[in-house]
Amino acid sequence: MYSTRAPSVVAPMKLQATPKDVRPASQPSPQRALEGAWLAEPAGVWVLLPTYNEAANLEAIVSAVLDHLPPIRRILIIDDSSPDGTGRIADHLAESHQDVSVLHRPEKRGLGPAYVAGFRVALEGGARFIAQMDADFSHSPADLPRLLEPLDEADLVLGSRYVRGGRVENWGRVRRSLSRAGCLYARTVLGVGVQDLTGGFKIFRREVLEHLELDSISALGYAFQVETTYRAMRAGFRVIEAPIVFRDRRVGESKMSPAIVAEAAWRVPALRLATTRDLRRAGRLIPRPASSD
Ligand SMILES: Nc1nc2c(ncn2[C@@H]2O[C@H](COP(=O)(O)OP(=O)(O)OP(=O)(O)O)[C@@H](O)[C@H]2O)c(=O)[nH]1
Ligand SMILES: [Mg+2]
Repeated sequence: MYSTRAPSVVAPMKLQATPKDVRPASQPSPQRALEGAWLAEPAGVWVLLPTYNEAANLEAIVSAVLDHLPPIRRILIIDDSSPDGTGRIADHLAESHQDVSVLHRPEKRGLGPAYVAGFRVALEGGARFIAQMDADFSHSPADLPRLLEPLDEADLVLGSRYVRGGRVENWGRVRRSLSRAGCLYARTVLGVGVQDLTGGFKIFRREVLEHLELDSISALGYAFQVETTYRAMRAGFRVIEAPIVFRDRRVGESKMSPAIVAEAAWRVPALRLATTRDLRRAGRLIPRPASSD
């Protein structure tokens, strides 16, 4: 169902980083975890679940995600030492499900860095398709099969709130307007047609992540979502938006902050400038021909 053909534009990059603290089920020591047989197996779909204080959601979301994945799959929980005990729950889940692993990080460093760490582990573990989603039920696990389907034709599938059939439920007017304005701003500044650039429900072919130079991504919040999609597009990967219904988190607290919004505001134009400069240096940006009149 999910073909593994590589897109012709990709120049795969070798990743050096080795995760030190992945703990798959029944592999108690971090070092042994890296030598586990599962690392050598081709794991089809990996779902990355970043968590910070998601104790009330984690067990239910893991169970729902497992219900909607094909047999060759892995869930990687990336927990930044949540004070509410999410990490301990994650360890229990990893002990009782062979397809669940945990990456423990020493402190809260933001969503983007958590995903970058998770991407490395997934690539190292042989993932073919890497999905990312919130652990608070804003993204529905039931949508996973539908988002995996277009990967026959696409390199990156975006769960989109703002294409036909997609929508946001139970957000107030301010939050809605902020999100729409943010997407319009990013789309305009970057000059791309993607409707939902800030969404966090996405599935990458591994070749896209191999190409992205993960070391150079430092964005923390919405800017991180914009950056990975934009860089993939500029590299020539095929991006498809599939409609999703986004619901406000069931329980727990949002980690959204004004700083995250401000970060997106300045990083988006910076991203455009940096990407254009890099393409020009690489001789891949063709200047527009001068007008003849
Ligand atoms: N590991 C890790 N996970 C994080 C961090 N910040 C947020 N998360 C997780 O990332 C996901 C999205 O965070 P949310 O707090 O839901 O932020 P949001 O979706 O932008 O905001 P809401 O729409 O208000 O929920 C959730 O699963 C969080 O637990 C972080 O610094 N580290
Ligand atoms: Mg959320």
